[in-house]
Amino acid sequence: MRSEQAAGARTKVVVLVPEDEEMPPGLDPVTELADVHLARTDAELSEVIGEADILCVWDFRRPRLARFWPEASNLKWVHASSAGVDAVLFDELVRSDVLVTNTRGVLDDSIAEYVLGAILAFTKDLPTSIRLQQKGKWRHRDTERSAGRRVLVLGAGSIGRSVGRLCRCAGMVVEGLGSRSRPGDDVFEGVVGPDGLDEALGRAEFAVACLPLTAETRGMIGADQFAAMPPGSRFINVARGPVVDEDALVRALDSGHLAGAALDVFVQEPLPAGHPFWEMEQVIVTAHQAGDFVGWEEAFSAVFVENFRRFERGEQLNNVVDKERMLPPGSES
Ligand code: OXD
Repeated sequence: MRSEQAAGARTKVVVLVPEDEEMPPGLDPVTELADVHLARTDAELSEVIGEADILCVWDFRRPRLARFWPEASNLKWVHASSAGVDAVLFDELVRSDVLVTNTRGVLDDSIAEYVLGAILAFTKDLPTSIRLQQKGKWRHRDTERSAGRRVLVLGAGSIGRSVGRLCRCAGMVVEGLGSRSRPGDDVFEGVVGPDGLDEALGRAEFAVACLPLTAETRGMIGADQFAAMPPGSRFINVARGPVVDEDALVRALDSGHLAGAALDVFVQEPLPAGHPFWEMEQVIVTAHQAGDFVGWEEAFSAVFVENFRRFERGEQLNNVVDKERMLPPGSES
């Protein structure tokens, strides 16, 4: 059993950031009320983790707590400053009574704007127009419509719903893929369960991955799934790189079966120099930033600050992650 905090003692918080970063903006209410330590390096983390009641993981891309878990005997709560918790969770943490919360909801609309932007960029062929402009070439072309096109949103949680809502507002027909099939609602024409994946992909002119990375979703979109998509369809990934077999995606694009892809996340980040995606004109590559609007750090901090206040008052925390499922409880995925 993890030790209880001594009555009257200030709560000890460790904020884990990447090596070149400072204290994230917007955490002042926490620094005023608690003893807050910034840990950039593993050495710094090792120095302070033994005392920590709370770990705020700002560096969500690298699994760093696992190494120091045996020392983290006071820990009661790990907060992930991210929507995805794939790099934060590990077996011992999942099995422990330490709470895990995430920053669910903050990026939903911004990610949806990225997805809509990518679909419109494809249908209006903006990448070609930009290339032509750079060469000083005036070339009239007819482009596609977005309205009426069929979109399959893989992952019908809060990000997927925001994506679906925007696509629907733009006149598209939106289907969802969730953890179970269910009837349609104000966003999705219908939601199919995992068994319906390939069939639903067969109807999709755009497939958008918005899934958390879990044991079930790792490698879920591979050669068979790309083959199931109609010729000329396009794939968008705002989830995590490893939900996709990237080699299969390269082949599907190279063969012309898929007409394009917009990729914000990759198996290896940064995307390595020389990777085929860099050179493919039909691929839009962005640097894991689909949701990162100006001001996201303050918005993320606000979620942690509110939860910290709840923690101090002994109240139920917001955004508690179902560690076994890697999803917030009650969320419809
Ligand atoms: C997240 C992300 O999970 O930015 O928050 O990828």
